[in-house]
Amino acid sequence: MNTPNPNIAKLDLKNKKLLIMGAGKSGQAAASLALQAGGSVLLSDDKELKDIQNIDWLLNNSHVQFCQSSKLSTQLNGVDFAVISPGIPSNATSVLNVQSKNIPIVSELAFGASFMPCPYAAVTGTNGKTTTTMLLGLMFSKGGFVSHVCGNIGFPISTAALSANPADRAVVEVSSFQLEFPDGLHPKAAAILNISADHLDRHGSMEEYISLKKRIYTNMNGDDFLVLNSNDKSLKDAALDAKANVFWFSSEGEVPMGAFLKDSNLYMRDGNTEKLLCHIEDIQMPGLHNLENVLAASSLAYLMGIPVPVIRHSIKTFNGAEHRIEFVKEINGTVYYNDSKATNPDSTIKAIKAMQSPVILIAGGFNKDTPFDALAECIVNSNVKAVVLTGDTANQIAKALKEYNYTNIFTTDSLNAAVLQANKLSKPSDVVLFSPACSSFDHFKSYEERGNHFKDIVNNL
Ligand code: UMA
Repeated sequence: MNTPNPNIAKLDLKNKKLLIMGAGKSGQAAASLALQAGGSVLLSDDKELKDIQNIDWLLNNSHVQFCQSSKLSTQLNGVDFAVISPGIPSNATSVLNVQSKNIPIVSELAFGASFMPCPYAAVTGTNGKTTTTMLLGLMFSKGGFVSHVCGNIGFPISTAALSANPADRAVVEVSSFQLEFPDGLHPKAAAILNISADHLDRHGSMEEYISLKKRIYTNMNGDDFLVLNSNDKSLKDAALDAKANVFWFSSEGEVPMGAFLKDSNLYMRDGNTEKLLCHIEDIQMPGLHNLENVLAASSLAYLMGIPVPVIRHSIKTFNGAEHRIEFVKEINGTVYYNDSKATNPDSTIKAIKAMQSPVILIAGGFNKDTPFDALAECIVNSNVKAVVLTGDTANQIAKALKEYNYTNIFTTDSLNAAVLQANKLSKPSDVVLFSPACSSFDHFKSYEERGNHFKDIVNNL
């Protein structure tokens, strides 16, 4: 489905006309980069111009035109290549129109990366991307580099590339959406953290989702490093497939080459050398999944030249990302955690497993066609004393739970009502965990908005 690599990295954009598809964060950042590289921009979006916010600064530039996607097919003459925003799926009518005119398409991620002047690491996987990306960014800065943390994390790489210098280091969080048109993406080191069911509404099948994730290493070679989770079966064949040098990480035992947990210590093994990274108690974030994120970030940092003492110091000082099992408040002995970034069932399973006390779980959100059986099985087999559901998937999660004979379920019609219900059910020493297992788009603009709303409600209890 993808068009050939336009090799844009090597081209000056003077006299080039770029179609930038999507006028959100990524599209605006790519347009800005294109203009600074001397190109002209045709910006398209499904929305009408009047419905797009904060766009005037771009449209005031005489080298920028806007076209609504529905009228795009008549406007494509003279377009050299297209830069696509991650939210636009590869089977969208506008994409098919562009491809029918043989116009190459590249993702905003690959476009921005082709301008990145410094070495960069890339982090993908279903869960743990943001935590790993942030921790690696900290390791770079503690190692004395100017560190650029960008990508799916909320700050487009096209913007980061504008301010980066060759001596800096960058780390980019990469989603499966951003790997649909990856030509030109070439990280110095990359990690695939884990793969579990997510975004199946967009990608159609698990096979397609897995193969998209593996595109992260397509352009990497023998001078580069690929870091893989040795406990994830779907990543085993990536080691044979990739041209990059493979390092493993494991929370379950030793690996021949890479980072692992042994006797409550984390180690880095590289050939005949084995170095102590840190003690398990040095990690400030709860849960085995966070230990794996630490192993992955440490591996990437090590492979990009950060000394082990700097890695250790960064691990000791990193408290985790906002909206990921984030402590909010203790009320009458009950601790409230915001885990709004848990946008799929596996992420919620990991949060439940990280809890030491009885849990009242608040879950539910936007429907992405992900099955909830594994979540229901985890709830039945763990210390979850009640489940409070809200959002579009409330009935689906309730159905999955009932199939596992779990009945302590409360369905509510808003997040506010869900928090009040959880508060009513809670006893001292309980935990109220807001970990939706779903995206936020049923009632919120983003997981950040949803998490902030949750925190406001809790802080006003
Ligand atoms: N649009 C269309 N046609 C479509 C879809 C969207 O024209 O078919 C237009 C919308 O009308 C809107 C614009 O595209 O004007 C929005 O573009 P976008 O959806 O690509 O969103 P951006 O604002 O560019 O934000 C994107 C990522 N969004 C998505 O992947 C959906 C952000 O990830 C990312 O932080 C940002 O780029 C910076 O790199 C968010 C996300 O939800 C956090 N990611 C998913 C996840 O983490 O699960 C993958």
